[in-house]
Amino acid sequence: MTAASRAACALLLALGLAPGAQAELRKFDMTIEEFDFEVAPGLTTKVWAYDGQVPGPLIHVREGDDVEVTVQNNTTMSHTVHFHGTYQTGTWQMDGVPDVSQKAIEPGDSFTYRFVADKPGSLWYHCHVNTAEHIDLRGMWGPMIVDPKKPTALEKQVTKDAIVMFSGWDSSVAKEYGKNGVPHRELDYFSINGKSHPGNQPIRVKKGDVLRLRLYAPNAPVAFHLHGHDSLVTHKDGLPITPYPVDVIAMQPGERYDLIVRMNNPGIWMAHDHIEEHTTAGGKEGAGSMLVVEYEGIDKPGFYMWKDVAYDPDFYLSESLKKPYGKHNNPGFMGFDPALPRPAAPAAGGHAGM
Ligand SMILES: [Cu+2]
Repeated sequence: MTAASRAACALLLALGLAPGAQAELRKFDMTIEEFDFEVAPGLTTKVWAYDGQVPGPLIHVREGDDVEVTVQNNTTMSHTVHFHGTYQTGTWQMDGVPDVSQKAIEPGDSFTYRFVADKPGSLWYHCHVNTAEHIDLRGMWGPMIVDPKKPTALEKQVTKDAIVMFSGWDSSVAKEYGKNGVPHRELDYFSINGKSHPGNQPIRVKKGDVLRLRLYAPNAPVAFHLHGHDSLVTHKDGLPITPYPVDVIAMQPGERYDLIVRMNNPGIWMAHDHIEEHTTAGGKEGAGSMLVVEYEGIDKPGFYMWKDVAYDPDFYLSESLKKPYGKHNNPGFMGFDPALPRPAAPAAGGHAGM
């Protein structure tokens, strides 16, 4: 080690930072694909999907990192990416708003976004072209998690992380692009991480876990309720707040809440959107925005609908969030090219309905 690098390490330690914790360049490529996407057995809809998946891939970086995302538009429509929540200090041209901060990315073109991850927390990204269609009907959204340099004491206790993105869908526009979302949008399918219950997955926990639910409402209101537990609301839109307990948390489109739940009541527990019409799919009840939190070690009764589900431990990106910083894709979220033979479901299974 040279004298200069020894001095640099000493300075970092004096500042309370471990060597190696400096800001780094996180560089990704991302495409936008014109795909079909199955929300539920009764609904396959046309989407413009980041990396071909809904939700789009997880972008996971650290506060202060330099982020560089090159986006290739492989669709027939123009798009952008708005990194919702980042301050874009000094980089307003990277804010992703067509005809305001940039020209939209035309079909076949690409654009490189360069900015500093200057706001930590549960952020997201989405298209900013004709948002009433691109966000509201076509799945153009995904999570961006920026780990804070100084997590709160409560955050440090988290043992299990889960990203939960609610959305609604309009089957009447599923087969044809170019149908704007408002004022005629009629949502009749609902989903969590792109899949209507029971095509989604349980969240598996252990007694004693400290579960963080990162809740997102990309395109519709949500009233989230987890049975059997109170939750502490610790962050609103990525910002730390004085924690307060709830058993229902209401969200408007665009909002994010982080909830911390102490898993101290073993069982199999429903969690759902309490806007009751959101627990339907194509007019059928018992579907839509619902999931189950399962404790490990619980005897599952024979009637339990997810007794033998093929479990994907990364459906809520719990595993991806443990990986090194970067962009993380999930094959279970992929749509498919309608011009090509439908690909087989990923081996982890459990996504395509039961
Ligand atoms: Cu778009």
